[in-house]
Amino acid sequence: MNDKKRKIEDMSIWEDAQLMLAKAERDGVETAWDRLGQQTPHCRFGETGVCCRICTMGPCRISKKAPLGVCGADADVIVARNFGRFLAGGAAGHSDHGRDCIEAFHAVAYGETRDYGITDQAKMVRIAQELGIATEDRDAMDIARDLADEMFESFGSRREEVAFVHRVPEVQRKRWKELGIMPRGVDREITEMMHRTHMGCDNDAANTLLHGARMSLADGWAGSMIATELSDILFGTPAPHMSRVNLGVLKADQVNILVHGHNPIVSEKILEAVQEPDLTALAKEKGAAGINLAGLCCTGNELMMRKGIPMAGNHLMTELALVTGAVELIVVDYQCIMPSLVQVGSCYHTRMVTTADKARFTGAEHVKFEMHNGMEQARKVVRMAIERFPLRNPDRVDIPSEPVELMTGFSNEALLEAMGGSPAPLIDAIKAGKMRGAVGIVGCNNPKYQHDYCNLNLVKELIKKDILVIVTGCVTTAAGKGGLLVPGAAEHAGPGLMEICGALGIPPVLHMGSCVDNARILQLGALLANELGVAISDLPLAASSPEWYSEKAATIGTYAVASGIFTHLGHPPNITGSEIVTGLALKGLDELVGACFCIESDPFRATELIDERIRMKREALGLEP
Ligand code: SF4
Ligand code: MSK
Repeated sequence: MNDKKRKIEDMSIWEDAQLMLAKAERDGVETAWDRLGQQTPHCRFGETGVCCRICTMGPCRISKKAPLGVCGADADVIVARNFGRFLAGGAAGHSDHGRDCIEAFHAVAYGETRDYGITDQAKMVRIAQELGIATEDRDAMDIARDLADEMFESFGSRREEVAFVHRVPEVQRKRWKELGIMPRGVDREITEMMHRTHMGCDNDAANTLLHGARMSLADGWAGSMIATELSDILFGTPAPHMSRVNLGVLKADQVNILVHGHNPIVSEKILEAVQEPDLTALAKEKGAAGINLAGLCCTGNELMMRKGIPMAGNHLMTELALVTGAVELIVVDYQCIMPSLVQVGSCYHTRMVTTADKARFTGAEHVKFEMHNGMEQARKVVRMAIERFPLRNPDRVDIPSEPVELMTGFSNEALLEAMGGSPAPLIDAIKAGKMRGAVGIVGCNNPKYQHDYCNLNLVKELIKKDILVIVTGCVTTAAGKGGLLVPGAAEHAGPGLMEICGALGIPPVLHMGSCVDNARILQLGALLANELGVAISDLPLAASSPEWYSEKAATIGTYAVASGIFTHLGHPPNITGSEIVTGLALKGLDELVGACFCIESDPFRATELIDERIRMKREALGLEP
């Protein structure tokens, strides 16, 4: 075994990734792992969060020799401000996605588009009723107009509470009010965070952090939740079905199109276009056997959850998918899209297409998607892909691995249906200790880790302990490739969970969607807590993001903790330069909101920490640990 081979094995646990890393090396393509090497060691000031660049009296960096910035800010203030802005980035990402969904829904409601419509009208009526909108004897579009307006209100400054806060158990809402962290409006909380962290404003680290919790709650219970609920209304509420995952979903004899990003508004139309007979005929004219669509990252999750479209890979597979040399076109919307994809694509015949004015990439072609032209633009993109097919060099094509089967589509509605319409079987299973608890494992990849090692092993270890795992985002791909998203995987679970999964016909690891769909997990937690008459923080639940990288993941972790869910991270955010901020995250928040973070890079030790927490919660509920 040569040195290079060993290094490649250390980069990713997967065969498809390792083969493509070796091919990238042969083809002279640089990847995230190469660039990480060039960036390492990282700047310690940045890593610990004590570098401040928010005014031009600086930049300042805190050390023993220079403990204060020019303005007098200390490490605690600087770290809190930096982290507050980091969380604001995440909340803005999810929530702006949510706003785009409202705008789409609004356009449908006002008849401004023929390309989009309402797929799940029953859900729309249910949500409208939940939000106090009259529905009886009303035209569906009238209801939709009121619902769109109501959802826009959650982004503004005129409400005391965002739309879905009524789902939160009363005891927690009271706690949030007392602490001053009740989320009022998404944009308001984000703007206020930017204001607080301007030079000369909030110079109390704990106070800044509490606003971080409030802003993250606005993301979880409004921005993200609205994105999820409206995507279901527009494109359908997911129900269980089978799909496939890994680079083997690409097809050597077909035009391969990848969708990447987050918002189904683009990817759903691409899916419709690839199914049109005249475009398939055009592909055949160009020598292809057909058109193959596959997903990456979260828009891949959205299409897989609703339509069963296969998943090519997660975050660290995005460059490697292009290294197969078999992708004609990658079409993206926003978030988690490496700028390097333009360069990687240019090493092959792959064209990259952007669709959102807020996410353009130099070197990519821009095909702007708007509500009135979604279908026309989707057809244009698919035609562009077909035109690339004759340019493919078969000598440079290598599609590794056979795809792995998985089951997807576990919306809360589907889960409840699997249980006969009531959460009672789930609660009974928890009480009986057959299912000792549940953990949402969410988030990303990060080349600092061996790709998916922590994601996969944490999932495997938890199910062995009779803990149900729910996955979203890029962890889904890890669990799917590991063969854990099928009912048969229950044989790897503990005896209790195996029995429950067998009875319900579900896998021990449930796929609940994309990044914004972590809101489904919040909703499920609230549903169980309300059913039991306790707070979410009393339940034997936890969350984890073992290989996270993004601002959005930090915001998800923060809204999970603020909602009362103990949250594990594989590595800390850039906050360790402040004892106050780190102490609050790892301990102090527990006293305030009933949950805190824990940090552990080893998935086996992380399993123990999570298990210990679940034991503690079970005992407090008077249940066998
Ligand atoms: Fe330096 Fe203070 Fe300006 Fe930050 S706000 S750059 S610590 S002077
Ligand atoms: S895409 S935020 S890498 S999960 Fe949602 Fe994956 Fe993390 Fe992006």
